Amino acid sequence: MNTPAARTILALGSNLGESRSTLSDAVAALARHPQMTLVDVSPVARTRPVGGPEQPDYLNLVAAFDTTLDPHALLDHCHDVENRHHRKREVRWGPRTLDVDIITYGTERVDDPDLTIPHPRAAERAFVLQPWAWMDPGAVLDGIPVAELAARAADLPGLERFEGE
Ligand code: A4P
Ligand code: MG
Repeated sequence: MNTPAARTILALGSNLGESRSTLSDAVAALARHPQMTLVDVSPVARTRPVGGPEQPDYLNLVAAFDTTLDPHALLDHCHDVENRHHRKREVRWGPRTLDVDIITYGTERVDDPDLTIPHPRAAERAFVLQPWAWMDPGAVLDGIPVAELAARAADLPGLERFEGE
């Protein structure tokens, strides 16, 4: 029997190198897996860094996929794509060429040492919520409209739509 596909929301961020093309390449690389189907991609936001050392602004987007990968296999795939973009893990919340986080996976909850879904910090981060609300104005996270969460997020001031292509 085929595993039914789950709808997953992934959040991508970059603030080193050619961030705009890194994000597009990463979405394409995520979609290239035979068990991943790209459903939608948000506009890109330019965002102020949240946490970590002083560092450049980020570009952030979210993308929706249907996948038959289980959550841990999906995390491995996200890490593969990060590593192909020369991601180095040096400083927590430090600057990075590419970060790929799993925000939601269907309505599943995962609470493992290496994987928490929904992403534990997503509900308070405009750099995830605002692009998600642009992509899908009806989106909800744990029963709360994503647009409402975005409006309340401390990092909303300073977030703007990135128009450069
Ligand atoms: N992990 C657990 N749950 C998840 C999940 N749902 N999705 C584990 C992805 N990974 C998950 O992540 C550390 C470990 O988290 C992974 O190995 C995985 O097993 P990491 O990517 O190596 O490190 P990190 O990203 O520096 O840490 P963390 O805690 O994931 O950071 P966040 O919360 O993702 O924040 N500001 C702006 N404006 N834009 C950004 O994109 N990103 C961060 C990173 C901080 N500030 C930012 C941005
Ligand atoms: Mg991460």
